[in-house]
Amino acid sequence: MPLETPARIVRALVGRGYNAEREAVTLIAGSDDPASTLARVVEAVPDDALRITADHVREVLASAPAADPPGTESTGPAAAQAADADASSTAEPDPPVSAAISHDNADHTAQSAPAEAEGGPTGRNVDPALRSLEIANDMTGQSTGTGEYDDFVKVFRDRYEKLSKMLRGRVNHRPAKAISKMSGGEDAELIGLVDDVRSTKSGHWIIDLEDTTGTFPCLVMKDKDIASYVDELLMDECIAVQGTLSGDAGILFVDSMHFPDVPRSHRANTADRDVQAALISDVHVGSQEFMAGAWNRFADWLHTEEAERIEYLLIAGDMVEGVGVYPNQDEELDVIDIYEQYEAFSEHLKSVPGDLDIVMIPGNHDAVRLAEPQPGFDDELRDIMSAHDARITSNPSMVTLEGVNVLMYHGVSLDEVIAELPADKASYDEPHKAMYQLLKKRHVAPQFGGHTRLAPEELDYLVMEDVPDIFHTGHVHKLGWGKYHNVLAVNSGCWQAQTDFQKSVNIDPDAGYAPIVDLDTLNMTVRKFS
Ligand code: D5M
Ligand code: FE
Ligand code: ZN
Repeated sequence: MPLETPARIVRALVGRGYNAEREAVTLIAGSDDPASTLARVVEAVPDDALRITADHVREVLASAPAADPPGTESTGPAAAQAADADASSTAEPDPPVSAAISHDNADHTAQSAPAEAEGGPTGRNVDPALRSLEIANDMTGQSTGTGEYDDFVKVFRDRYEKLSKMLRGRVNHRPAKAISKMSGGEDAELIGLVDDVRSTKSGHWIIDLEDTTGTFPCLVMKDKDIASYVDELLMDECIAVQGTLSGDAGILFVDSMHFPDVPRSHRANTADRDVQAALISDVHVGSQEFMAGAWNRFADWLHTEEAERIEYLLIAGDMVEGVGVYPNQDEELDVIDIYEQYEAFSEHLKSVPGDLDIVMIPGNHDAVRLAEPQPGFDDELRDIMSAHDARITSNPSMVTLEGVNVLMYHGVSLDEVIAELPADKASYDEPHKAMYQLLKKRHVAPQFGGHTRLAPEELDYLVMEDVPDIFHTGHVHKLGWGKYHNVLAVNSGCWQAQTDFQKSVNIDPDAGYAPIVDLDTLNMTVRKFS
């Protein structure tokens, strides 16, 4: 593997236990023979140096090329490959403290019994040519919203267009305006966004559905089977109804209700080789409750042979604890300055193997706008978090790993789904069930004006236009996973022990777990490091 790119130089240095200034990496990359420069720099830096600086590199470049250090060849791609392979095997972490929890695809939460597992030092010897990582739907830099009324009209139109398309094959819908001109007793079918849900005196339900032409009231009788769907409805989601108009044609009596949903026939894509991804979130560096020990054990374990098939690391938001996110949060901060929090996060990120491909999206604790979709971090923060050339994209984003589509979304709307739906359909103990609801609605955060802040943009980036193979969220700090119509839903827990607030509301977080997915089978394993 030639050392021509900064990413590879960073990997080689990290593998030898060094962090490096960005400028130092640029200087090495720009030298006549990066492999030899790297070897000489490593030889020349003082034994106690942890960070290679630009000055270290300049000194080496200014001096005449020294004799090759023992065991290192200095010319050509083959030599660089040797240097790199050597780099990846030099890390000798402590024995891993990890436990495999489970390995099948029924619904799961963190209660499953742990089983011990062992691993030795890494033999990761990856071929980057086998990897592929693509990101779609990144809205970073695409924000058009001004917060004006017009933007709301546009985003709702786009939402309606995208979601109604998914329902049009199932109902023969007519616009609300046309239905309002029909005669009593006629059959009618309508697709609309839920504008209001209220109960009548006798316990039936009236759902106002809105499309681009108007709003029409639809009545669901309490004794019909479909009445149980009313419990699942969130404002502004898109549904279709079929029924019969009342005698005065003023209301539609609903017989059936349809959600955009994931087709039951959905077949998940899988990778062509035995490769894995670790899906984590909610690191919360900078919080007093950040579990550095568990993180270090995870990072060390990633260097072991047992983890060598893990080639991708996805982090679904809340990299740091942030500042001023919740009232009185400052009392529990370990690092008060937001930039220092990202510096500290970056140091922790450097301890994972440099040859992982990493993707990160922001969450509600991160220093980007709170309203969703959240753009990826700005340049200053990207610079701070440049370790291992991690890719940064918006929340949400679709990330395709060797053909497997992973929808990454931080998960703030899960709080809302859990608050509004009955416990058997969504709860903190079974966060994946709340995710099933989002899949059924084909939207990561349907409800405007509630707990989840949404930014109106020209397009609704929060619609799940394509069915993901894996849906990865975090935020609620609970671990849970399961399959919904062949889509693997994973909520990934956190790396933050229980906060005072969580204690006060009885949230018992699942902290220090790493869900690992086999990309060729979509089977899940969970490792415990806490
Ligand atoms: O939130 C982690 C979980 O805890 C998520 O379900 C929200 C909830 N939470 C945490 N702190 C608060 C406060 N102060 N108010 C309301 N809800 C809260 P995260 O945002 O990822 O830390
Ligand atoms: Fe969080
Ligand atoms: Zn969060």
